[in-house]
Amino acid sequence: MTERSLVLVKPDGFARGLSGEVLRRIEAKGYRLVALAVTTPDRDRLSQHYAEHEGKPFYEPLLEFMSSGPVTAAVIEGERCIEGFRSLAGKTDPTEALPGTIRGDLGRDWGEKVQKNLVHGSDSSESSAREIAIWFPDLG
Ligand code: DAT
Ligand code: MG
Repeated sequence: MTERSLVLVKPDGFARGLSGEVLRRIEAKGYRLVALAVTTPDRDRLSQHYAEHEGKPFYEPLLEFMSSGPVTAAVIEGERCIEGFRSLAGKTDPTEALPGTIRGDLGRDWGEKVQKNLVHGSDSSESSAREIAIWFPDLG
């Protein structure tokens, strides 16, 4: 099966009306949308999604931020789309993210405990499978 990745437009991006811009860039790159949803995630879903970060100083602010409002969740598909979307997103720190990337063009540092950097993308095939099961349990 063609590679899939889980993409989120985080509450900051959703609130700024950037879901369409993010999806536009994904489609312009040539990846295909497989599933799409708007939802406000609860703590239980987020603690599963961000399990690898439990105990880190930004963990609680991250869960607080991510549960603060709606997100757009998408499953995208295409050869090497995991790596490809990470490339579209840019570096985690929006100040360091290069112009041309989503975080570099549209994001900035707001001086908070958690970086609000507009998007999430799976970082490996293992996390992609795990995350798709969390956000789209019916996809199989
Ligand atoms: P990414 O989203 O680029 O995969 P990550 O998985 O390391 O980054 O971290 C998850 C999110 O947590 C990230 O998008 C923003 C926030 N974050 C990560 N490291 C941080 C830090 N050192 N300070 C503040 N927020 C951070
Ligand atoms: Mg990550």
